[in-house]
Amino acid sequence: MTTDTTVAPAEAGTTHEGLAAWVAEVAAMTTPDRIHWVTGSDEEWKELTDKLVEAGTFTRLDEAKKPNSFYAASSPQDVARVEDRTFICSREEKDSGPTNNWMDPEKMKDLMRGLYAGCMKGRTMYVIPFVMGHLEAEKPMFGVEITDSEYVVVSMRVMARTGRKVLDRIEELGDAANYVPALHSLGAPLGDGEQDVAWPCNEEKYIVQFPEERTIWSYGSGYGGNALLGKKCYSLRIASVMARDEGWLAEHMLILKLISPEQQVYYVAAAFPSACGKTNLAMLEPTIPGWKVETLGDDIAWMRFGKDGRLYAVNPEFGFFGVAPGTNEHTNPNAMKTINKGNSVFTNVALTDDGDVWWEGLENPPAHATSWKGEDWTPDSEELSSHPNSRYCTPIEQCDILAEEYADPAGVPISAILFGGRRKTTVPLVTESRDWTHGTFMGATLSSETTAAATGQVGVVRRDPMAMLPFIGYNAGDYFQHWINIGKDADATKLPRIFYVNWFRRDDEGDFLWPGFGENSRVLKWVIERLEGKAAAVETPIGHVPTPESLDIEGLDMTPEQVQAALKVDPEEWKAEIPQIEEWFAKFGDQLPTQLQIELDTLKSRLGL
Ligand code: GTP
Ligand code: SPV
Ligand code: MN
Repeated sequence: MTTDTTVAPAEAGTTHEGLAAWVAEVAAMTTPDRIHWVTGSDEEWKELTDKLVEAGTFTRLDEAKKPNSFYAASSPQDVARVEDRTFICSREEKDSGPTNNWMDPEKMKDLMRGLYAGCMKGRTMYVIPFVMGHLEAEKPMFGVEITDSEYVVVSMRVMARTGRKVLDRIEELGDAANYVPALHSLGAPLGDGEQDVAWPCNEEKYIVQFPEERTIWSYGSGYGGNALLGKKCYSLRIASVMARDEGWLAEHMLILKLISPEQQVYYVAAAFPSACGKTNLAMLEPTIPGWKVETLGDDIAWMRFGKDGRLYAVNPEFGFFGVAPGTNEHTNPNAMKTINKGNSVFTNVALTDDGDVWWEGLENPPAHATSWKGEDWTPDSEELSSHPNSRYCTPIEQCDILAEEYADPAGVPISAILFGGRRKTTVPLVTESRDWTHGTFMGATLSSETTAAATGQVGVVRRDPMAMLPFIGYNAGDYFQHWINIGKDADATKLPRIFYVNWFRRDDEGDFLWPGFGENSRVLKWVIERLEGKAAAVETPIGHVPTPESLDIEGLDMTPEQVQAALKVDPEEWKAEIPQIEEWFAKFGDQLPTQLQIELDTLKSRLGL
């Protein structure tokens, strides 16, 4: 093994003994040709992106259209999170719970050491010091990702604060610097003189969290949440365990700032499952006059109680890893402006002949493009140009409507939490919970159709509690109890109020009943007016829904009947929902908090069951 000569002349190693020892141990196991400590400098970005272009992984986009930006196409077997290959390896199986895959941690490590042995041969091992959240936070949430993928290094630089400055701080703090060691390998060693492929990966994949040790081992995938380990693996699965132990919440939520025509400021967090509208709501352009939205985050919120007893949210990320299809100047003009500034990576979209990117739903389809599969594509093609889970990866600070509070390590006080999912039927446009425990019940029974963000069937309704089903790092029953406890210990008047929304209800023809996107500002307005005690509501068995007059529909292209249909609570549909909720709760046995059982019984009796 030699020190790096082909990539940037980085600092050799670290003065942090624990970190140095871990890196040496991993290098001895994985036998890379080189080790490179990631600095995060512009020169390093240039060298790595040049190397990716040379390897055929990246295609540089036209400088005038998308400056300093790149196109990549993954292997068709590596396109999304792999939930069936994701494990929570707690010491005891019961701590992983009924919703996670589990294996004994020592057994898993033995198995994975076998896979990791020699797995970086012919490659460079990169050491990425990173911090989720602010480096200036009271307790910075450090991580160090080891990876053999240049694509991962480049993407991590967009998605998290990485590099030399972070390592400096870890070294200053010494033993007091708690960092999450996160090991990633593509599982694609190169034989002597073997030619690399554009997207190396391995058919066998493991995405493993060890919650007690607070470590992550990932193998075989180079894509998204499987490989950018600061994101779902750390900021949700590991952080949710930290949050349970320390009395806070790590959630799959966007954070937005809403400014009313009276210049009142409110902060709202919203949890929707993957590919169910968080990024779009986070960057909303309101269609109603006088209201303004600014963005704080589009995927993850860490929420802690402030000294004033309110719940404050921070976005630990530094970029957007957004779903490309459906994004356009109408649905999400702010995302379009952000990516058009450049410095972005586009994966599994289509490449146009003039060096730009295109995807389904974007304006002006090109007469010809190269599909994500590398095939010729025209508007007449039967196949999609882009994978449904194709993504743009772009710096958050390029977003014109980024709220200034993004820079504040203390975060923003949340006034309302929205839960939501994709349901064709049953679930109305918006429902307000009666109180925190009822809101927790709404979250715990959240249901949604599966999407392409994870491998497996698409469009199947499943329970996705708090939109966290694939991300709870411990027993989901204990997680529900943690939510209940948060409410029990807090001043109820200071807690966020909880709402349940559904943008995806359909009419008899199968069309969306609600136009969504910018029009969702009407629902936000109702939410705020409920907080202010101004908006009326009807009490129904499932909670409070808007009266026809209380929802602002001025200028909305919908008939009053259509609005009614979107808001409708049909007791028969809800009666049919009960056995599914009962089946879901039965999974938890004794671990189900009594309060949630009481909420279910209350719902049943309100429905006359
Ligand atoms: P992840 O990044 O996977 O966590 O997804 P997300 O929750 O951020 O979802 P995103 O905002 O990227 O939206 C996913 C898909 O849903 C995109 O194709 C959007 O165009 C579409 N979508 C978002 N909001 C709405 C809406 O209000 N109505 C409808 N009909 N579609 C929407
Ligand atoms: C999600 O699936 O919720 C995402 C994309 O945000 S990934 O980073 O791949 O998890
Ligand atoms: Mn997400």
